[in-house]
Amino acid sequence: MNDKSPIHLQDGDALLIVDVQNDFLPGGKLAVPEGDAVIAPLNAWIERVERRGLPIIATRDWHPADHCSFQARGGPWPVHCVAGTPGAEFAPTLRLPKNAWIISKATSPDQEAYSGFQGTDLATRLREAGVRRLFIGGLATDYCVLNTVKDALQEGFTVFLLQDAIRAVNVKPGDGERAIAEMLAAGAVPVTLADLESP
Ligand code: VGL
Ligand code: ZN
Repeated sequence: MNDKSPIHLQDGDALLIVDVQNDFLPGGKLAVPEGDAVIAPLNAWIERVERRGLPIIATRDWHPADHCSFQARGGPWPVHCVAGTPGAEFAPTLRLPKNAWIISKATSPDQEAYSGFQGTDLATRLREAGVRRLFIGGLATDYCVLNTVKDALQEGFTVFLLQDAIRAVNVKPGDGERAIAEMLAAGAVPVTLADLESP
């Protein structure tokens, strides 16, 4: 987007950080390759968004110990992000402000929810707060970022995809690239910090 005019953060904007939790980082139970690379750019976005007094929302995968997505129950994933465990905590270096909204998802044993909008009051809360544009980054590109971005667009929000603050699981090579193509085709606008007006 470097050939376009800069983006001005304004009322109605919010930052939505998807699942930056220990189990998705290198060494975690469901490590996303280079998952920790999203933290520095997200911290920079947090600083810019916080300076404008705009809402910051963090979703978290928050599973019961017997969640249906786990291999013991025939699901695709190793046990990860069990509610209340260290693996489910946000990355300690992610500088989430005290007043960040925390949205827990996939909390029911028998239901998977990759999207932060699925089975949560996120859309209602965003509308109540007057949010119209979402800047979305986090983990993982090909699962929870993909589904959160698609739902956000479906709910009528404008979506900016933080293209240097996402990383993919890539169960199959190319999954991340395909997910990005799908998000852009659905209407998400790719941005980096360099596309923002100067501070
Ligand atoms: C996720 C796989 C399983 C994600 C969550 O946050 O993208 N991926 N659960
Ligand atoms: Zn999960």
